[in-house]
Amino acid sequence: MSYPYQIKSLESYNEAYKKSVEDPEAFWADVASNFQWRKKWDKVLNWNFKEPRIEWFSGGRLNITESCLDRHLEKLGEKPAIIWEPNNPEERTRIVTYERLHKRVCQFAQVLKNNGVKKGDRVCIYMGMVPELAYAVLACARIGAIHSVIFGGFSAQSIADRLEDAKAAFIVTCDGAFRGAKDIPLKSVIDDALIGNKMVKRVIVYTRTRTPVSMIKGRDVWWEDEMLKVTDTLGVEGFGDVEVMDAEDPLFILYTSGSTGKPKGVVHTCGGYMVWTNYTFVNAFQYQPGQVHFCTADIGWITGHSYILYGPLSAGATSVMFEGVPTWPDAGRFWDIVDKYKVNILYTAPTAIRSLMGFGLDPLKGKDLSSLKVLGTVGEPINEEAWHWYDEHIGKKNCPIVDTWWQTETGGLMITNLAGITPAKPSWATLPLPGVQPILVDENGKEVTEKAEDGYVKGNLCIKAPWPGMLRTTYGDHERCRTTYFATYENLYFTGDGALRDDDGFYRITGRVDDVLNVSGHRIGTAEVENAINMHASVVESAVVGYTHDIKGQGIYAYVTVTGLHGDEDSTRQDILQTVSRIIGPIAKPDKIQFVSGLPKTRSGKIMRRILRKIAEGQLEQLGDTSTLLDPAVVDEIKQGKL
Ligand code: 6R9
Repeated sequence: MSYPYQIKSLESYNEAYKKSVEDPEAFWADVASNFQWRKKWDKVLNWNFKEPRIEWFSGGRLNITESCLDRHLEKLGEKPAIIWEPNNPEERTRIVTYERLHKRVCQFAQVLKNNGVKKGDRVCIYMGMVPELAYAVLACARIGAIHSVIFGGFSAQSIADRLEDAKAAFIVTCDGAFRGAKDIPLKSVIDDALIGNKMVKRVIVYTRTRTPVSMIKGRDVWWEDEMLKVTDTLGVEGFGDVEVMDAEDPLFILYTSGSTGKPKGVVHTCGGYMVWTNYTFVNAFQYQPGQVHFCTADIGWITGHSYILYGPLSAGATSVMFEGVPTWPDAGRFWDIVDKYKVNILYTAPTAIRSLMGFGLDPLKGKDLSSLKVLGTVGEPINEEAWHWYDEHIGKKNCPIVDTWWQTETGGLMITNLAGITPAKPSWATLPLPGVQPILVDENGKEVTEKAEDGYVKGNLCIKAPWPGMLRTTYGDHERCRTTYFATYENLYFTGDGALRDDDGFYRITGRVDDVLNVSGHRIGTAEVENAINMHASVVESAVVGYTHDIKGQGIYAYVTVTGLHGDEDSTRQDILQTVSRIIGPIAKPDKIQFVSGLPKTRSGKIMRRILRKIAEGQLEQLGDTSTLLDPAVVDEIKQGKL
């Protein structure tokens, strides 16, 4: 494959950027012409941020899997599309060529159809990181079903909420998943999620751990049995056919946390998302044909959707998919994988880098790593120490590091340097990609252009104009999409992040300015955690804030008032953690719980989080004015508890 739209120099970046702003329609028409379309679009872009209504390539007809699979068959059929590394390094690797992937996707698409799945139906996917997860996702896309992948760390209750919100009637899962030393009983979690659920008609279960599972007649079927029914591919009418979709038909829903309420289902559509994930992949990582790309994310998050599956596959790349965790059986696992498959591009999260740094240099002994050409990070701001460690010990000062800022809602990378093409600056995401028009605004939505004392322009990060990969709505509730992203500031998409800009126009993302935490690169809303804590029988109320955590980036700190303790503080704490685990999942468990007799509130009854954040950070001398509080004595008590 060749990528005529790949930017090869700083000058051509500048040119591309300029054109993307001056004439976005011509710019994106050019890029989009490099994909497989059944019918060309009538209009490249229609938009307003008021409703909001965003349409890219409208009138265009396509199936994204034709660009990801079919078009590669002739020249790249024998080439690995997915290299799968099992949790246990002793187990056999699976290499899935483009031809094999195409076949499996077509087969599983047929399985879905046989089980009653139709275009537009929502299919919830709750699986470990096995190749079958990729088959399931792409098979949905092939028949026009809307996939909604749920990360394996979410609880039955979270799944139940998402199933209900998406009105999903179909589930694809595994009996269990291997992750490090643990076996996670996925099907059993699904069973709990389905208690009382009347909508789900079919659960397809792939056998991975062969852990005992309940199989309900008429509802649950085994993946392997269903696949056997379609092995005789010639006999099945319509086998391998694609559902031809409108560019703006939904491709998937992915739930993500916001500052209020339950997680919302971010909706991405077929045409724009395809173009955006491919364009950003090829440019930021400077992917060259034949290279091996290893994104360490889980497909349960947007990073896995865009940079394990759709971006690399539409580019005909080889994508490594890893079932396990970076520290098992030891902290050299990533480096073993890099050496084993001669990985050229490694894309991981700052939290993983910091955790591996903690093991020192021993796990790096005897590792070659010379195949690496480009390194990437995503998910949270990267601190300079981690950046330099990554540069020195992994990249051997020979690999550009791309710091990629983006979000579930943006579909793909937004602000990032281009590896080896545009300059890098430690802990700065640097420049916007072509098509991305950032703007920094103050609380009132007025553009900030003046530099602060430190020499940087500082503000809330918004985006002025649409890009092809942006979200189109939040599932089943367009008004929520409008109020969350487009109503804070008129005619702007609000990211929820704060940022700085330097004299070169580089951006540094400083973190969320709303009540969203970023724990190990996972987004969690403080309100969500509070609601879960408040479900515990003895809890009266709670306030959750983030605090700086050496490895996770942010940790979760909960202040809790209770009617009484059951046993001692510690046993009550454990009960609360169990409750949060049940309601949201283990990823949302607070790192610290402090029992308090009351929460600091204003006279109007609002919790003063600013103060609680300072206390959680240990900045006890900088609490500011507490005189407006209803009961200032509470603060002293909380401070003492902290000391
Ligand atoms: C892709 C992904 C989005 C939030 C985002 C921001 C933070 C992501 C970052 C970064 C600084 C980077 N974030 N990348 N902050 N530098 N390179 O992570 O999506 O899970 O939706 O999280 O993550 O705060 O708003 P998502």
